[in-house]
Amino acid sequence: MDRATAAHPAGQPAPDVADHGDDSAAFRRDLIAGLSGAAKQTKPKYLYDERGAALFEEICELEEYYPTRTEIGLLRAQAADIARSLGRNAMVIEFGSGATVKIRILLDALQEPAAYVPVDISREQLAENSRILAAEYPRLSVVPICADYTRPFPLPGELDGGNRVAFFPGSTIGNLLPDEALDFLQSVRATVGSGGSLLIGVDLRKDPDVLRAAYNDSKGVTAAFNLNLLERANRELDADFDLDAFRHEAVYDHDKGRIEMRLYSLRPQEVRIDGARIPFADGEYILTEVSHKYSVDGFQALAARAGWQAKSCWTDQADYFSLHHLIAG
Ligand code: AVJ
Repeated sequence: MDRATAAHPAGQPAPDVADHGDDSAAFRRDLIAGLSGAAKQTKPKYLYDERGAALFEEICELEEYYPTRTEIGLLRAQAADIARSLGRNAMVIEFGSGATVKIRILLDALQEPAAYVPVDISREQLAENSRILAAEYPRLSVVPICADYTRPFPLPGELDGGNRVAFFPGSTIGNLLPDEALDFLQSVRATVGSGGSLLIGVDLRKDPDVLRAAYNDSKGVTAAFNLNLLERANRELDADFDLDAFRHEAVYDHDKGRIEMRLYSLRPQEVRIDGARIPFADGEYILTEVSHKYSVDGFQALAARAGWQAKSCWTDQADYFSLHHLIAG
C-alpha cells in the first residue's frame, strides 16, 4: 500500500497543512491598490477571513440563496451517475474547502476514492475540515494544502499517476472575470495533467429578480458579509472605515451576465488605511465581488478554450444550476 492509500485512523494526529498562504501585508497592499484607481475594487478572496467564511455559511442557509441547496440536491440526485463518470480510485483535489457537505456526498458515492486534497486560503477551516474528514474516512489519504488556488501550486508527488479529479463546486468560478476564469481553467488543467478531470459547479443565467433576491437577502446577511471586508480592514490593518457610512447593494448587469457586490459610500468622506488616505465621493462604490452566470453552452465553450472537453453535464429541473464533468483534452 503506497502513501496515497494509507489509512488515517481516528486518534492519529491531524494532517499537516502545507502552507502557501497570504499575510496581512498582501491584504494591505492589495486593498490600497484597489482603492486608489478611478474604479474602486477589491479582490473577492479578502471577503473570506474567519468571520467572512462564517457569514458565507449563513448565506448558504438563506431562503433566497438558491445555489447551495440546488447544487447539493443535484449532487445527491445524480451521485451514482457522477461517480460513474469520475471513475474509481479518484484522488479528489478540492479547490476551496468550506463546508464539508458536498465532498461527503461525492466521497460516499465514489468507488474506493484514494485521496482527498483540500486546498484553501482559510487555514483554520482547512485544518478543522481535514481533521474531521480524515477521522471519518479512515481509508482515505487526506492531504490539505493551504494556498491561494487561483495561482498554480504544487501537488504532492503521491498523486502522480492516479485518477486526479479536481472538484470546484459552488460556482466560485463565477467570481472570476471571464479572462481570469479562462486562466484558472487552464491552470487547473495544468495541475491535474493529462488523464485528469474536473467536476465543476456553475450557476446558470435566470430571471434577474431571482438573482437580485439571492444577493440582497431580507435578513441582511449578505450585507453583513460584504461590510465585513471593511471591518476586517479596521481589525487587521490600521484603517478607520466608518461602518455606518457605507451600505451594501448587489446589482445585476444583464449585458455582462453578472451580479456585482457593491459597497456604496453614503457621503463624501476620506478613509485612512495606514499611511494612505482614500477619498470617497457621495454615492461612489467599491466593487467587492462579481458573480458571473453562464449558459451551459457558454461555459462549455469557455472550458474548451482552456483545453477541457465536456464529458457530462447535469442540471436541476428549474435549470438554475449546472455540474460539469470535463476531461483534459
Ligand atoms: C462564492 C460563488 C459561492 O458568488 O454566489 C454569495 C459568493 N457572494 N453571496 C456567489 C457570494 C455573495 C458566492 N460563491
